[in-house]
Amino acid sequence: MLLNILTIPKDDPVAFTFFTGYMAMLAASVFFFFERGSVDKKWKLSLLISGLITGIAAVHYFYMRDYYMATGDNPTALRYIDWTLTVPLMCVEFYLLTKAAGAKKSLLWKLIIASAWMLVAGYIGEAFSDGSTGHSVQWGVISTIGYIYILYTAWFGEVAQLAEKSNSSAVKNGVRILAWFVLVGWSIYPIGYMCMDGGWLNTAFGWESSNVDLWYNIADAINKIGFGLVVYSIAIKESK
Ligand SMILES: *C/C=C(C)/C=C/C=C(C)/C=C/C1=C(C)CCCC1(C)C
Repeated sequence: MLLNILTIPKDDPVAFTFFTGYMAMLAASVFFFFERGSVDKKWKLSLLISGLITGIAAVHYFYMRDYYMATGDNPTALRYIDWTLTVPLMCVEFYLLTKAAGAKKSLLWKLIIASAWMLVAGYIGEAFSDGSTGHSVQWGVISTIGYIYILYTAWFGEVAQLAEKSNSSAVKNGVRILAWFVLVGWSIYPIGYMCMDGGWLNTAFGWESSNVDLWYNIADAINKIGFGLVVYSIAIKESK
């Protein structure tokens, strides 16, 4: 399928979300960067990271959009490069939030290694797919181990325990909301993954592989902008 760069076909929600996703990420970055001026000094780094997450995504959306418009294919490599940069930065956000309650660097590294595990396996699953269910499921399951580790850490493990110890109710509640993002918002990604050729949703329900990026675009908007807004609201409350 070869598309014209200048027209968004009205029956193509993937193209539509690539354009809106790009603009939303860009606007969010401008917001987070400017709002650094409204929070106390110790929160400026957290807002900078929020702005970097959406900023890095904006640049990738710029390229992914063009790639998709020119080829009609899923921009798998660009997608995973984006995630490889932005997911570890989300781990940094968890670390910064719990640092005052005693989080150690080792926590940050464990989260980063788990995300690398999750993303490398997901990339192999997608980029080296032979269209078979075996390949898709095998790498999807391996990837999910990394995801569950992060999920566990955010809900019951070190992150949750440290947030509980924090004497700030804003941090306590904020980390709980971020844990919900990891549980609900992040679970949209495997749905997209399972729409690939040979994926469970693809073979069981005929969910089309052309929609993989629709799920990813929706999930990214929720998780990158939403996550940043939660961090922002904690910072504002703590700066009063
Ligand atoms: C900003 C980008 C984010 C928060 C990306 C998160 C990505 C995931 C949680 C991906 C998870 C996957 C699985 C759990 C299994 C199938 C393969 C993945 C990589 C889509």
